[in-house]
Amino acid sequence: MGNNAKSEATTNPPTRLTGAEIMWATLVGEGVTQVFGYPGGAILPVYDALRKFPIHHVLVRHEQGAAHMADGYARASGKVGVAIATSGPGATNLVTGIATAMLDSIPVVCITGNVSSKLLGSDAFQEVDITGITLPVTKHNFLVNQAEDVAPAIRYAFQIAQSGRPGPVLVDITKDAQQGTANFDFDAAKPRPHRPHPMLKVEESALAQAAELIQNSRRPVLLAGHGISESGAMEQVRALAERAQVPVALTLLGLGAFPASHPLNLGMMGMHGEAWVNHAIQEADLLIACGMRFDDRVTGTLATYATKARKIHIEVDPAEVNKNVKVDVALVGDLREVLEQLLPRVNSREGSAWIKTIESSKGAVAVHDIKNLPDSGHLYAAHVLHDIWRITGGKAIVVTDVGQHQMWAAQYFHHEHPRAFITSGGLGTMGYGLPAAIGAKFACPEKEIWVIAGDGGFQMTASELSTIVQEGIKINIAIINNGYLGMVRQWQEFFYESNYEATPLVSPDFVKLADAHGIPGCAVRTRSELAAAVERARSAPGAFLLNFMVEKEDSVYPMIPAGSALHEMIRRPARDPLMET
Ligand SMILES: Cc1cc2nc3c(=O)[nH]c(=O)nc-3n(C[C@H](O)[C@H](O)[C@H](O)COP(=O)(O)OP(=O)(O)OC[C@H]3O[C@@H](n4cnc5c(N)ncnc54)[C@H](O)[C@@H]3O)c2cc1C
Ligand SMILES: Cc1ncc(C[n+]2csc(CCOP(=O)(O)OP(=O)(O)O)c2C)c(N)n1
Ligand SMILES: [Mg+2]
Repeated sequence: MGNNAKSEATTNPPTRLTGAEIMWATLVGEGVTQVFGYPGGAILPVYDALRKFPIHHVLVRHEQGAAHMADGYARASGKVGVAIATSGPGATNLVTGIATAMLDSIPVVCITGNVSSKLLGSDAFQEVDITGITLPVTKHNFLVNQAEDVAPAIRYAFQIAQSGRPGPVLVDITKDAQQGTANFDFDAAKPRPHRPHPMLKVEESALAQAAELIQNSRRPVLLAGHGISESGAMEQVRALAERAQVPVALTLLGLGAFPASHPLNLGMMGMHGEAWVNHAIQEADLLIACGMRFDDRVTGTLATYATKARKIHIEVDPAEVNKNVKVDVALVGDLREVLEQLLPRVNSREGSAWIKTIESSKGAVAVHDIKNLPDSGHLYAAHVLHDIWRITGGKAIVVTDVGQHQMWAAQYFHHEHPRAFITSGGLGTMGYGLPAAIGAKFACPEKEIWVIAGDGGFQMTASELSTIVQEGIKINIAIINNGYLGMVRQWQEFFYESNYEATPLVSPDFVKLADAHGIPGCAVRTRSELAAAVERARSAPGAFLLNFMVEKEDSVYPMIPAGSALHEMIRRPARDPLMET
């Protein structure tokens, strides 16, 4: 599989095909080998034509799953993921997945069928204005109502999805456009070359100013974001950090873009970031933001954010510059290209007292960490995640759902490689984990995949267990079962006087549920059972589900209350009563 594998369609002379055939031929030309979808009346001509093309179609159980699979595929591979759905409810079911991809800048192309063009606007059966509905959550979208426009629209969609700041694109094709015929000429359908945004020009003076700020800084911190892996700038970021001896703090979506084991890696910043990382940012005299967008989960309240620091922002989307945080120098462009221009201007420096200061501020935190406490018989999520990391040697692709378990997965895995920690950051979409993991498995069939899901979010898309079985793929599923919508329960505990309204959760027996799908599994209740259970899952020939019955009322620490300053963190109580039970 690979987007480089151009088909014969690229060289053959124009052929008369139906719009449906053109759709597939264009996807083949774009190197697509894999799509995730669900059929229905308005997309049936497309499904009818599928057998003629070398593309594997994964039948999902809900269109939301198709969009998340395409997204997981894109995140794991760096290529465009493709989802297909019918009109009306099929198309609207995609919306959560499209918004998820939009908020995290993921290149996905969604193709929907629509009613015939003469019925558009008549409230025809299963007609919705999906281009209207998805306008705010797509980078761009198309309504195609004749066969000859199919190939240009799809090729343009691929270009838009991948260029500049990546994002989702929707192509809505009416049924008559699928059934009508046109000449297919892949090369002639090529879009005009992508014109970079006119602001994407890095001025010499800005580069010089950035280099000078770096040179003169005494307490710099590099903020490493998702744009690093999207740009493929891992080496350049590392070179900058090492040359100027700048410690590196990572966003949730940046994890893995700078190796956890690197001596300059501080860890995650933000609402559930490490305390010493947030303090370092607040004390810094220079922030070098690389491919990150100063999300509110990262900054805390803006009025008190890093007030002592000058700021350099390297960012491909001009709309992100000065949006949340006002910066001193903006270098607008592709991160890798900008860093290649900046690096020759940066002089080597010795390790500074600043790094030692941050190091010493870690204090005894590690000693108090739950995972280091002696086995009290109780099972904490921290144990589970730390052990999965340890046992897999950190080599697995970890795909999470959303909630406390997601934050623990960020904290207790040591993320060494890009594209190996897949999680919904911006939209925070519960139900994302299981389908995104299926997409990731198709992108990286040789890799070990672990889904980390909460008991709540897992139930939102658990129907995709059948997809796993139908496709015969191996995925290890870890449910962090705390009997609560844990992250919301935590907010209720901290900010709503422990009024646990609508957060205690009755769930099915997940092991029996998996069994009903033909997937083996087992429950794990104590720390002593943990390692053997993880090994059992790994050595099972197919998918395996582990239901980890963890402490019910554990919380994620540190935590910055919404609206507080970055340094105003709630810390784990020194004698957390949970540890005594
Ligand atoms: C329950 C929960 C808790 C969370 N807590 C935290 C937390 O504690 N800490 C935290 O960090 N996050 C947290 N998040 C995630 C947070 O909401 C954001 O999703 C995350 O901080 C965004 O990271 P980012 O800016 O690196 O990535 P993105 O939002 O993906 O932004 C990437 C930026 O890079 C730019 N870019 C893309 N490609 C390029 C390129 N080629 N060159 C240059 N620039 C490029 C984009 O334009 C964009 O501005 C949490 C999420 C949830 C659901
Ligand atoms: C689709 C959706 N609905 C609601 C929320 C709000 N929300 C965020 S975390 C969370 C609780 C998740 O519970 P669970 O899946 O059990 O994970 P845990 O926090 O317990 O690890 C909720 C309801 C959300 N993020 N997504
Ligand atoms: Mg839960």
